[in-house]
Amino acid sequence: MSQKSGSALRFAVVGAGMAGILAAIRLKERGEAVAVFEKADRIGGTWRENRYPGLTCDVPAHAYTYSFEPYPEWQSYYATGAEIQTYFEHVVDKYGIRPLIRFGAEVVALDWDETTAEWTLTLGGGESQVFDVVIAASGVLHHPRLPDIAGLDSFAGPAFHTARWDETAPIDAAKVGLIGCGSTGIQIVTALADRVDKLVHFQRSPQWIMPVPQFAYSDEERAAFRANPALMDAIRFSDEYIGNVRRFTDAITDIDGPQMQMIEDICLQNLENSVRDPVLREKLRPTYRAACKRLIYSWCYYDAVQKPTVAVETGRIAHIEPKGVRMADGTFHAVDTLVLATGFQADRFIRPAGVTGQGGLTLDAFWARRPTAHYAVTLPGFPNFFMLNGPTGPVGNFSLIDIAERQWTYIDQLIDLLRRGEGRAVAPSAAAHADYEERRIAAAKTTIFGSGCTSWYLDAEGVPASWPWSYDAFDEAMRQPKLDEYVLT
Ligand code: NA7
Repeated sequence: MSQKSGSALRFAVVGAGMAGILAAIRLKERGEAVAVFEKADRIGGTWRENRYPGLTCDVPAHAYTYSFEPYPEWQSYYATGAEIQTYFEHVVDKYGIRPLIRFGAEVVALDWDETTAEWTLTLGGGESQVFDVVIAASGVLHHPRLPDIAGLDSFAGPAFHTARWDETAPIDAAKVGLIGCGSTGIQIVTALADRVDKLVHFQRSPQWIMPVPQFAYSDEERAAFRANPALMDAIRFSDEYIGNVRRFTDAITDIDGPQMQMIEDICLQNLENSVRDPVLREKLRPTYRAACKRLIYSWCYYDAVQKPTVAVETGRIAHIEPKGVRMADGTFHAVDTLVLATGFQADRFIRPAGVTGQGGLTLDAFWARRPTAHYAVTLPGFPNFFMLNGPTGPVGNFSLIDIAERQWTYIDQLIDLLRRGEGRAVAPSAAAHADYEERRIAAAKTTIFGSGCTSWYLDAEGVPASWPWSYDAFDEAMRQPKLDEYVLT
């Protein structure tokens, strides 16, 4: 296991989701010795974990693909979760990654040895292996957050988080309670409205809905994509997608500017024009600014929510009882099944694995105040440890595959220093990182995410945890690491 390769470096990749697959492909291409550790029994990360009805990626399918592996087979402009899982399975086989992955292998500890400049990786069963470089690709949203609602355990029927979908739970012609209206809850409404007898959607904070087009690709179009991959690039780099990404990041960083005004106007018009009943319209009207929470892209939510099977409940939940949900005003909603679309603990990243860097510094200690990483990829005190989609990276309505690919460009240049033998360990200096964080936090507070709503984008102190500058600034930062910010030992 993990024999020294041509470059003499041994790589461990933690996680076989989108980012881990990318790292494995890139390292394999270079002939590196790479081992991927995946705690589950399948690849796919978030697309493996989430199987709820209505699951759709809110990034156009042809943009949510690796740049080096366009996919003519997408069925429609926005792809379902099941299709995306199929795409990743295809990529893993095509690039010969599967034999590199060890399934059922949960990494529980990573310990840096200063004298040998090696990471010792320990698995749940106690086995350990030694590596030179660790790529942490363990995802962002993979620890479900259950609501702290009294009586939840007393519910007599099935009650489950959306990332733990219970296929056996009564849904068809049943009474279903759905708590939470982030992207997940909204998508579930669109999928269940025609199946249930009654769906009560508990919305603590209604959402702004951005109308987007959805359409199927015909067999002829797929044949054309196969014959001419440039047609797929044309979609990926179209103004409809990449232009929107630019306008969106301009909007979130210039919250009183014209782009944000346009987003607010479109969302507001969508509400006014789509929801006929004035009482329901007011229930669905958010009290915070558009895009403060992750903006929800939907072509069918307002249709679904107006169906007679759907009821929107915006009152305060008092507690759960064995047969349903009791509101603070005494109203009772009897339900057979309770779906918890209450989001994820977005501050966990590679934890609960215990990561210990230089001088016994633990990741928990380093992140005591907030999770952070230098330009979202490296950490002072944790040499040769690289994160894909780590803390402070861009979050928003764009492709995390694209983000990860750009991050890899940056990471690979740092690894090159090790490949060339310029040092055995590389990490950002504490001073450079402190300067980055200070600038980042100051800017983050002025983004739309910090404009006065709650969301998974905020850290424990209410500071947006994201990249606070433009998409182009991120692209620029990822082209080349500033080596004077790094310490080589
Ligand atoms: P989100 O976006 O974090 O949404 C969670 C929802 O659950 C949100 O509406 C919350 O209301 C609601 N919530 C959480 N706790 C409670 C309690 N205790 N009572 C009532 N309502 C509650 O998670 P999603 O899974 O929808 O989406 C996560 C990301 O996945 C998404 O942004 C995409 O990037 C993919 P709140 O707004 O806090 O009032």
